[in-house]
Parts: sequence; structure tokens; C-alpha cells
Amino acid sequence: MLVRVLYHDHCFDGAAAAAYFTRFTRERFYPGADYAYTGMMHAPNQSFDEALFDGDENAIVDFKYAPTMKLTWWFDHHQSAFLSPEDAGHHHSRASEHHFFDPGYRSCTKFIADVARERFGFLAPDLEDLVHWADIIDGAQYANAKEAVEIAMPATKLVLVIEGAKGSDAVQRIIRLMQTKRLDEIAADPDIRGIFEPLYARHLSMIDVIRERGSANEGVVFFDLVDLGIEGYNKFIPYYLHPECVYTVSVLHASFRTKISVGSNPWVNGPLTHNLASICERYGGGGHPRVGAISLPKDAIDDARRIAAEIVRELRTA
Ligand SMILES: [Mn+2]
Repeated sequence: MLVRVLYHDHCFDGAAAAAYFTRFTRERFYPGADYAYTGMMHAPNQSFDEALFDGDENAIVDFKYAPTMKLTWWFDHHQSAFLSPEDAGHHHSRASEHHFFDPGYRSCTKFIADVARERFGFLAPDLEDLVHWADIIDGAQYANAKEAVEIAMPATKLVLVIEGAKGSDAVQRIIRLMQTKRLDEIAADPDIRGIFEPLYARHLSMIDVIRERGSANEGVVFFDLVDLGIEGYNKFIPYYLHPECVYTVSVLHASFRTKISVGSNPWVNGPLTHNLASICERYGGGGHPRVGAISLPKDAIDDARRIAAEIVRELRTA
């Protein structure tokens, strides 16, 4: 028997959610099953290919809803969980007892852990640290920018590997290790360390790049990394460099998309003036109230720069 798990790729919470889901359902529903993982990335005009759902049971964790009867399990906490009103209608009309959505959760991992405990009586005390860190990382609850940017702890080392590794192999190796190993054991794994070292060197150089390119005005940091062709950067670097700023807007040009990222400073007190998911939804993107993104086709660089400039203007007039 095969359980196929689609998870949010290159995201610590996505990996931790896949690991927790596996422990929970293997122990409660599918003992002896094989689990296979498919990393999902947000893409422009995304729809789900039915061929993705090739398991005897199919699950999506930490990623948007797929309107297919093959989807047995679904857990998500993103405000933008439905691609269309039709998808939301499909979800509501199907009313599956194994589909769970709560945008009030900071992490999908904590959401799965709570549902597994409350509805199914499942406990995994050895994974409490994993749940704790998924909630800190996905909820941007680090104590300060230094903790998030200086990468001294096992959890933040794994964030760097998960977000920066090419392809999905390293992430899926971590998903399998997370089911039984502590985070410090995983970070010390020789294969994981081998991936970490060059990414860490690049992380240090990204701090310099963002220091040089970032323009901070009226509470908004903006930078354009299109020419670097990088997949991403540690999203707390702008607030490490500009602690007084509230928002960051950036443009990236990565392997399969042009991406506008819109984030907020988690160490600024008080409510924000804007819902960033709602701003991004206007341009076909999405996310959470405090962090959002818009993915455009790879050749849409001019559009991406225009949209980024509009969002910068909107946030600066806050
Ligand atoms: Mn998440």
C-alpha cells in the first residue's frame, strides 16, 4: 500500500507537517504502508494534475486544496487555501471528515498535532520539539532578528537547508529523519552538513547583497535580486539590517517563476495597517496576513517590477 503525501516544498513547516502526518497516519491508519513525498511549490495559474494523486491514499499538507475525490487527507492553514470559489465549494460540499482547514494556526504542523490528539487520540511526545519549532519558524516567532539570521541553532540550520537545497531530495531526506530523530541529530547528519556548509557561505554573502541593494524608506525595504537568479533568501535579513522598517518588498527571478515577496517585520509591536495576503491576492498571489507572495511566469520581469513598485507605494503611504 502506498500513501502519497504532497507537501509545501522548501518550507520547514511543510517538511515538519509531512513528517508529523506520516507518524500519525502510519501509527493510526496505515501500519506497514510505504510513504512517498511530492514537493509542491506555488506557481502561477496553478492547477493540480490528477496524476499527482497516484497513492492508494493521497494527502496534501501545508498546501492549498485540490478539488479531486482522490484526496483523502488535507491539512492547511494558509488564508489563500482555495484557488477559486469553485474549489472552496468542492471542499464544503464534500465535507470529508479527514479534511481540515484553520487559517488561525501559525503552523500546519501544530494544526496536525492538535487534530491528531483531539480527534484521534494520537500523541507523539518525542515530536514536541519539532512542533514547537515549526510554530516558531512558520509563525515568525523568533526572539529577535539575530536569532533568525545568525543561524546558530539546529532548527535554523535545517531551515537554511530546506529552503536553499536544490531539488526535493534533501528535503525528503529530512522529512524521513524528522519522524524519529531530534533536530540536533538531523543537523549533525553528515549528508545534511554537506548541504548546509555552502548554503551557509551563500547566506553570509546574501546579507552583504541585501545591505548594499536594499533601499529603506518610510518603513519599507525594497530590493531587486532578478539578475542574481537565486531561489530565495532568509526573509529576516532586511529587519536585521533595518530594524526600524515594517515591510519588505523584493523581486526574484528563479528557476521556474518570477516572484514578488511581501513580508513584515515580526518584531514591530502592534497590529499592521495592511493584510499582505489580501494585497497579494489582488495580483493573483496569496499567503498569510503578515507575509505574502506573487508568482508570475518566468518572462514577466517587467510586470513583476511594476507590481512590486505599486505595492511599495501602497505600503509607504501607510
Ligand atoms: Mn505552513
